[in-house]
Amino acid sequence: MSKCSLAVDIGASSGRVIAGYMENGQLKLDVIHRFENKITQKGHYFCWDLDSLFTEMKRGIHKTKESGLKPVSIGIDTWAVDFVLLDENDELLTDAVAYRDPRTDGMMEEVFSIISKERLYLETGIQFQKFNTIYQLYALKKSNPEILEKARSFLMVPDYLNYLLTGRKVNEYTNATTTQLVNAFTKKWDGELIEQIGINQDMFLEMLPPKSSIGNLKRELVSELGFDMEVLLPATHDTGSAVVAVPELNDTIYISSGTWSLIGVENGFPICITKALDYNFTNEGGFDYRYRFLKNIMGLWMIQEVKRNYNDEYSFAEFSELAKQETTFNSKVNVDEDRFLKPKNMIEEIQKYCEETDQAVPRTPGQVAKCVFTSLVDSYQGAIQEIEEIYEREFKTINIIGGGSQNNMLNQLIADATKKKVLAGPIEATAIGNIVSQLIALGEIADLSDARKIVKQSFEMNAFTKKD
Ligand code: LFR
Repeated sequence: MSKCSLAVDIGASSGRVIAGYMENGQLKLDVIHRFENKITQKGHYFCWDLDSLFTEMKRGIHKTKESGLKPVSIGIDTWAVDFVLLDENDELLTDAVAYRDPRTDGMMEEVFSIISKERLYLETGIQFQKFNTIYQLYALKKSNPEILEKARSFLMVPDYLNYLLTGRKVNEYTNATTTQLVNAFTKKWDGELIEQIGINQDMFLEMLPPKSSIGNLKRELVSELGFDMEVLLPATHDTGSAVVAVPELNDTIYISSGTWSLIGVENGFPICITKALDYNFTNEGGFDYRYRFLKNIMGLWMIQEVKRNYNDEYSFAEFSELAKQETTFNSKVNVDEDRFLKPKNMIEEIQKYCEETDQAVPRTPGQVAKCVFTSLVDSYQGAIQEIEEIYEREFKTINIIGGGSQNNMLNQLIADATKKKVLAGPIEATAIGNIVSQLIALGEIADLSDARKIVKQSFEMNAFTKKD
């Protein structure tokens, strides 16, 4: 057995602590701890509860020790774009406001009046999402400029959790790129852009790429937890870690399927061309300075919310089963409209959309689920066409990774609609990407291409092709 690393992987709806190590040429995982994550209202804003996430993370470390494993390193990844600010005494100045909070409504357009949309894209290569950090900071500047004046450190969510572990404040590169404030070519904070929107660039910190070590656990944590570990940086942006673990990239489009569906390809360089801007594709910074050329599709958030709005009366598996039975129900929504980002009630929003577009209104759980799944597939198909148009070639395979890859009904719908081969798995791609990045840093795995071969050998993938 090789050295063991611990991945803390926290998505928008759930988190997990997973131990991983090499044994007989295969990567082995041990799922130690799972916990819930959700957005809660705090004062005026929808926020993340970072204290409880930190507590769950420590619970996971405790349980790891109890299981007898002795990890030598730990790495954290979370969703992107969200942040906290610290003052000169390293005290929190802000909650971690969640990206679905409406504080950024209209901010993108205001920023465009200072910096043109084209320039922003040409410099950063990042897609336009109204919740990108740049628009969140701009909203904060408008509502509470005094907070920004006091801010000395800008920490994204994983940066902050790393700070709690080590006492060291750094910004990790892959997640930093999602702010839309990092230059895609220099791979550094774009000081000019930051100054132009009126934000003090001094609060942005030293930027380190994946594989960097940021030191050991703080002394008080070592005594609390009973052992020490090195804190290593994976791609701290969950999608960055997930794409590290895509086993099949050859002629393949990946879909990282979770709360969001991230659909795209990996490149050695950013593609900041007009067509990519028109189609709103991003070039997020990746492991080894590779780039994820992808676009965000609303994803399983739609069905998660539908499930919640039906008071959790049906499981995800039941929604799939019910949807399957709705052979004649064909209404669809454009899942990528902002109205589905955080509607008061997802079922009602879907019904309203269908009414407004003169389609049959879904009334039963099966009809609502069918509408969600087929609408998602439509959006995937549109994105695939855009990728093939930009690349001027066809891709033969789609590799779906992440929790959403377990939905065989959706996998089959994608295969049927696209007529491409669909490979599903690995399910825990993000944690796997996180772990292999640490094992590369520790010298247990040679490099990224070796890591991908290992992932392919270690985890099963299910194949789906069009049914006649
Ligand atoms: C997926 C993800 C996406 C990002 C969105 C918001 O979990 O990280 O990549 O666009 O969440 O942070």
